[in-house]
Amino acid sequence: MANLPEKILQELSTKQSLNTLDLAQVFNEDHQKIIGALKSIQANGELVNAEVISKTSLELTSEGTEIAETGSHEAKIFNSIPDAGIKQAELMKLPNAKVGFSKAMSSGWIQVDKSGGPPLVKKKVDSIDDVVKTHLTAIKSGQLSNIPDAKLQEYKKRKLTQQVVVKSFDLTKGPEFSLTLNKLETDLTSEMLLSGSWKSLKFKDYNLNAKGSQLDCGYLHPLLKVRSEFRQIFLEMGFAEMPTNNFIENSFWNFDALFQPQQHPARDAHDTFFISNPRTSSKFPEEYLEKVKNVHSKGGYGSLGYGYDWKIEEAEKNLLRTHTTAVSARMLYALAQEKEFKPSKFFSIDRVFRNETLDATHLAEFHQVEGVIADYNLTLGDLIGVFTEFFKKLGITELEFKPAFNPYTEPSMEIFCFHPGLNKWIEIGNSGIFRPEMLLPMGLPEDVKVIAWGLSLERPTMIKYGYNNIRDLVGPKVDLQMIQSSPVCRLDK
Ligand code: FB9
Repeated sequence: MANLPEKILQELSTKQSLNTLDLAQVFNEDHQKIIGALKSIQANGELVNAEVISKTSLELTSEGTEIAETGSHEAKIFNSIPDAGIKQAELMKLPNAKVGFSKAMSSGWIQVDKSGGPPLVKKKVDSIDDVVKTHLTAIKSGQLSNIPDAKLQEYKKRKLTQQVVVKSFDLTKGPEFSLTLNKLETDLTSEMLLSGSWKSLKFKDYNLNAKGSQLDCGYLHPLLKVRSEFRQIFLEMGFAEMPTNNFIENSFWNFDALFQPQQHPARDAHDTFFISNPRTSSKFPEEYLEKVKNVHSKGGYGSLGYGYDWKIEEAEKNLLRTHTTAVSARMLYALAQEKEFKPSKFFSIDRVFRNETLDATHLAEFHQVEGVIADYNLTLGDLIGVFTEFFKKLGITELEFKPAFNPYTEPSMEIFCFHPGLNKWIEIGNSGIFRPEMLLPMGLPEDVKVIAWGLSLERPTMIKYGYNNIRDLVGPKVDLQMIQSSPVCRLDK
């Protein structure tokens, strides 16, 4: 027996036109199946013309269908009253009693006897005609002509009927009408190209709306999806990625090189994870280390320094880096060792570790995102300009700044934006100009300034993917399905 598309073509060959709803009746198939068969005929060429027909029809709701089958609520109330009557309180316990009682009363079928004791409901007539059931049965089979408009309005108001728009297609033979469907090729092969047979073959159209098949492979974590987007933004702004593949750092590069004094609270074990084995490192550029020691203890380059007895033992302590700015320090020192200074733009996005109080949005580690630019005579205006452009590519445009303090930058600013989705101002990062006490001991020229800004990866990811608790995004308790089902991250680059 021909399949449905060819059965439709067969049917159409003997008729001027056909409607898909009639075809559903003829073939005793669901209308959606007829539509699907029509789509496969249309994919084969112009075998049929299909004109969309929208028809409004009156259909019963589920309540209307129940009444058409088992009777109206008011009829059920009437039929449940014994000849001696029934206490109203009893009667009202029946399903749909409220609407049934009121309709039976308004139809004059029942009455309430309040002459003695609790109200008693009695029949007022011997028999009734359940006209609602009759009407709804007629509507179900499409016969509306004998039903008064007032009744149709009443049934609509009682939500027993509803208007339904049914989209169907009127089919007529198309210019390429045929009783059979040509096999549609799905692949253009080298044989077809070589033989030229492709010229007479029909190819299946690409269905660009088809959902991609779920790949049975690994999926990127939302954090890494956002990291890719951030990386793309930095790359298109001309930044080069720094080598951040060392979670373990020593205090010299993490703190001393950044002019962060050895007594600074951030260098305390309560804020920093120190490493017990190997506890220390001892390889430092000797000359540079001396300059760092001096600028901390005696000052220099116009700075008073901190005036304390700087100790190599503090600088040698190994730790889990507390910021990727330690890597920026290494990169800037390497830049200063080049024969000739070359203006440079660096970025980093990697994990950092802080021994801090945990809460719903903070863990003991996070991914720091940092941008650094080294060039002649950079100003605060350049810093504002570059991170404004960066945040604009994240879709963030309304920025405000607040003076802040970092041991290694002066001036420093906290950055805020008004987030329309959260309808409030939120802190989105920190920034500043690296201090001369950090840059000049490295050997950078005096007129070279370095501007930088930083933010995290977790906060934007939580906002983008709608997480309120960081533990739903990272850590041992995440729902792994989240990783497979989280959508692609698209930023307004
Ligand atoms: O990421 C942060 N907030 C943020 C960022 C983007 C964002 O995008 C949304 C789509 C709109 C939303 C929010 N913050 C920085 C601000 C806060 O979340 C803060 O509570 C947490 N901060 C971390 C540090 O917390 C101890 C975020 C992290 C941070 C802070 C500062 C730096 C880096 C990361 C820096 C720096 C810096 C400064 C000067 C020179 C070099 C680096």
